[in-house]
Amino acid sequence: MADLEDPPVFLGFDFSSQQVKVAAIDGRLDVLHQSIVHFDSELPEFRTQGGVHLHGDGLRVTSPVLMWVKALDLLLDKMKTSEFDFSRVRALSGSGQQHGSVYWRRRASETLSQLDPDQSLHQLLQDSFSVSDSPVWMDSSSSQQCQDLEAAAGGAQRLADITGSRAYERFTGNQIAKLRQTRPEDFQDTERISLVSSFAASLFLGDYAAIDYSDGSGMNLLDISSRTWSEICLDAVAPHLGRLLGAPLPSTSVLGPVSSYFVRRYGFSAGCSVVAFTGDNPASLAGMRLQPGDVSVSLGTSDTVFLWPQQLRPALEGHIFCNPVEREEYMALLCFKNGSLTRERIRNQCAGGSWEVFSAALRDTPLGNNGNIGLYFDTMEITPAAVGLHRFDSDDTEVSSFSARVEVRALVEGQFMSRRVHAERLGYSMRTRVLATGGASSNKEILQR
Ligand code: XUL
Repeated sequence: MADLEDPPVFLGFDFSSQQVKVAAIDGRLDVLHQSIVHFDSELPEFRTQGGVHLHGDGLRVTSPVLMWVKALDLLLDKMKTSEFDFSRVRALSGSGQQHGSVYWRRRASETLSQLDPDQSLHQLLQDSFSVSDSPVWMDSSSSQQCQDLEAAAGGAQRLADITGSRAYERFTGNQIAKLRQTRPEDFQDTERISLVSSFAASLFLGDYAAIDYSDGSGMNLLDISSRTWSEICLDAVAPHLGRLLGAPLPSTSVLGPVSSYFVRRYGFSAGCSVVAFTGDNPASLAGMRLQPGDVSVSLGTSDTVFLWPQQLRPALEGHIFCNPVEREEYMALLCFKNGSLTRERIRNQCAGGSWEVFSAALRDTPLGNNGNIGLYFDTMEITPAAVGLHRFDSDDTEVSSFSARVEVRALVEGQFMSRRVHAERLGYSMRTRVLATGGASSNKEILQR
């Protein structure tokens, strides 16, 4: 039991594509504890690859919602086993992969508010979801719904002016529209729709947590100027959708105390606050303490470039989200789907599965790769919408292969060139401080390339 004199501790959870992670920090931001549950290896019963199920049409990508729930059980059990003192936690918050959606079945809120501390969340919430496989950000199966939404809003640019983005397949509004059309019974059986972030917050709150403005901007549903749901977009997606989503709130909102389930099962203090969760990219902007004008590159399952723009300028490429830190400000984001999974594939094929050999190939080849350039879109890319492998030699002639070392450098240079070109096309200067985060940011050779 914590003493009043003990310095407070804060927990941050991350529900990402491939794992759930927690970090405990103190008031000086020193990390006191970290634990991870990796979906593929620690929850093999869900049979995911990279945390997802890739379906036969090459477009649908989903994750089992109960896998996320079970991962949280396991994560908290790991902390308990390592004698983490939950009673010192003053507040908790977190992030989630953006755009993914969770569909709570009718009466799930009753279940959530009366969780029995003698059972795991996974047991208790077995029947609480009307859709067991949540569409996630890698899904690109909602093209028809995107066209419909852009038409309803008066065109792609008009939709971007309202919501910060033209219609994108992974954006939640289009996924909801598709679910309503293709699975009307499951849709009827849904009493609440959460994003991955607000779903995770709901587990801790024992009640439905609000969607925050910043992650809510990745749905093609939020009017990013008024920070309210856009009636035009809601009406185009589903009747009474506002009720299913609940009112959005600022990302820094304190939602309430942690549910008694966590107090009784893990020993959290009843006074521990749950602060709104947000998307992984907005959380990175906040966590890296980005300043206006800074650019950050996140090297994860997806690579993203995000920044704090000085002007609001929604375009047909890229996204504008509400800023998670300053209520009146915005953030700009570009998302590249072929990030770490493509780097891992080339590492396996050209470097025998070893990051050391991959890094050595980067060290041993010259900057500019003697004019050899490669663009590697293993799956349909988001920025730009393109697929396939394209290699060009120093004469700009398309070639079918490179030597292993040239391939490694072509991949890394191609990826970074593309991040830069697309950011500059939107008018964002890369001649500034560039900060790196995400799993692969610990690789010095990739950062130096
Ligand atoms: C951002 C996006 C990805 C996910 C990955 O728009 O789709 O970066 O947030 O977790």
